[in-house]
Amino acid sequence: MTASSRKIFVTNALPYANGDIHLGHLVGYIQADVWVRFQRMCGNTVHYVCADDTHGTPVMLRAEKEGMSPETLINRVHGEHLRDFTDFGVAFDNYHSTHSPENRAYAEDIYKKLREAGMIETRSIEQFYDPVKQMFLPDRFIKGECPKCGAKDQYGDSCEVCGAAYTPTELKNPYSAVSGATPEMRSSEHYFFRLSDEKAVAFLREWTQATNADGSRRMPPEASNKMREWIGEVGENKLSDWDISRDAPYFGFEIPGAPGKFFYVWLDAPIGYLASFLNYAGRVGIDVADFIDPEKAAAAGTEMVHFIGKDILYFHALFWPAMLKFAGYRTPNFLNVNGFLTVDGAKMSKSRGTFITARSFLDHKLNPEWLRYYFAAKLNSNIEDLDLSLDDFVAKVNSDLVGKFINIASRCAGFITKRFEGKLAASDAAALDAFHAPETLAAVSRAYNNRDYSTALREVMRLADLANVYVNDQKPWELAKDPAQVERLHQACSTALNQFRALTILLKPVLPALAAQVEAFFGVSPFIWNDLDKPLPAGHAIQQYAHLMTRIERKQIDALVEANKQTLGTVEAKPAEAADTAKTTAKKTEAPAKKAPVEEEAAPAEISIDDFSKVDLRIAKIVAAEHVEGAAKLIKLQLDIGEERPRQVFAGIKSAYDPALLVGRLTVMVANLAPRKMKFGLSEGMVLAASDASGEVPGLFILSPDAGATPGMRVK
Ligand code: B3M
Ligand code: ZN
Repeated sequence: MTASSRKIFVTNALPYANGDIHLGHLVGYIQADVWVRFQRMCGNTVHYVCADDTHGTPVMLRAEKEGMSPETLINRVHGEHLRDFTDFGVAFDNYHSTHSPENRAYAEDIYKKLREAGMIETRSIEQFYDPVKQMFLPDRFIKGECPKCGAKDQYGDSCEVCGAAYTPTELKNPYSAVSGATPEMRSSEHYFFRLSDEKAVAFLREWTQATNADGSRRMPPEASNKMREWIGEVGENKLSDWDISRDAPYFGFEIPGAPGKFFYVWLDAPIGYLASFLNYAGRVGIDVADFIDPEKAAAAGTEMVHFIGKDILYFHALFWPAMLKFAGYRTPNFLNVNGFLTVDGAKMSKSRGTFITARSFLDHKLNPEWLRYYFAAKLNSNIEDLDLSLDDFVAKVNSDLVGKFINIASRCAGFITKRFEGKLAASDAAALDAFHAPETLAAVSRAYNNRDYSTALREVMRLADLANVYVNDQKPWELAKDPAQVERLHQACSTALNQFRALTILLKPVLPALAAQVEAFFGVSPFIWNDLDKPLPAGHAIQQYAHLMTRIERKQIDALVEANKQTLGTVEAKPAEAADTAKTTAKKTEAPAKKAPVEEEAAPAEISIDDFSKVDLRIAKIVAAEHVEGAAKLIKLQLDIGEERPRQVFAGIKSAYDPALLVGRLTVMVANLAPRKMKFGLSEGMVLAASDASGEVPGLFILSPDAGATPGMRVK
């Protein structure tokens, strides 16, 4: 470690303790882990921590439903989450919990200091109360009829049928999603963090736009711009005070001196970063003050870096720095913000099987490093959504990792062990030049450091192409047949293995498990970035080559998707409060172009039962239907198939049906048709209708199930 090496405290957003880790979560975790590994390979010191976010109403109610205490639930989930991360190579130094003594101590300290700084105030507010369950209801636990369009069963903050946003008090015929009771308005005293205070606004206006002392950015430019919009210009005051308390019953920390009042989950969640760090620091003997106290941190030159998703930028770029600042703690140096994950161009969907859990991916014997590679190959430093295209995933992993990279070693290693007692010859220096060229290494290094992994990996694959050209030119398999070429064979295979070694070092932040196997094969200590300075010399002994990575087969992916398909029961809370869903809800959906329909009306060819079972047919309830302006044939339908929100489908049935008469009917829809972007909006499925091909019987006929069928039932 050099004197100038960095000392960085890195965190990932804390997953909620009431849901499984899925591929959408993994984007941000893999992104952070790659960065941490890269920094360490360069000799920097990194403390990388995370924790479960355990508090709040959803956790409390879920535990109750499962008939256990919240503590039992969060302990179980903690074990599951940690195992998922570990198995995907996300190697935190510590995985803690916000329900911990360290977190309570920090939350109380920060609160006390904010109070002393005059930043806390109490105010009475009116809120819906469930008289049966005897609790105040968060907005997302209140349902009712949309005040704009009248759609039933809408959540307390926005209508999923017409898109209107409102407050829960505007809902017609509101009811509690917890007990079904009609809620009452009651008032209660709440604690607020005075974000609208001039001091806080002035601080945030500066903090979100300025750079760190060393000139580095605090967040991506898009994030700074967003903050400028949210904060408003000087003179405008767009920030409101932040309600940081919740009334009992609540699973969380009681506010000191305020019996029956608890810290809102989002108050103590980011404090969990500090708590996890403290818990770890105590074990390994680090002085936390060097990372948390503003003066000491400045003197020690330590950095604090958070990796978060774009849906929680508000909390991390406004509330969090303001809390830290006015409580006398150090503020973050950098917020890295990732976008949402889409699968095949659409938001992850439970019914389509693309809401894939981390565990099921592993259970299907898919190699986690395939996913790490694919995500890394698509990640850059912008706040962009990332699409996991399943065909592209298979193609890219097979062609880049197996075809280009592993193939170099698998074609050359055997000759060294069989013909040269496992010892390398001196390499052909000219053929290694590109792999050790300072400009190339600096470019890859810069790209990793800037979290522009797609650029880094493009460069690495360019080198892999050069290595393949070299092997194809040398043709070791032909040299091996000619006794006069034995030296050339030895040199060519040694050179190719050194090329392979350089590629492995460059890929190690992304593929740590594979790199460890390669280190064992070469019989060397763990690769560091400086190992790129020179190749392995003549006489270096290698081990027997064992196959390093297999190809993916599309049918493995199909089985994974099939296994993740599920019919949803009714949900109590809009899962956004359990925010794992918010993370995966893509704002923009790019559907793959649809193939042209087949013209002729001949009966389609025979299919197998397996082919048929690929079609996910569901009983759907038409909850809304309307004409589409400018569309001669279409009716826009909202179809309830038991999912969190109805599906929007454009059906070409206008000639035969009056929308008003469709509402309330049950019919059958294809639920796993890839969503299509149409001129009028996104169509997320298809309803089935009969028609006479000859035209003799006019009209269109949609299907109806017999009485007793309910929305979401599978038709097979
Ligand atoms: N528990 C999960 C999320 O919204 C939330 C993050 C907390 S980070 C301090 O992604
Ligand atoms: Zn509405």
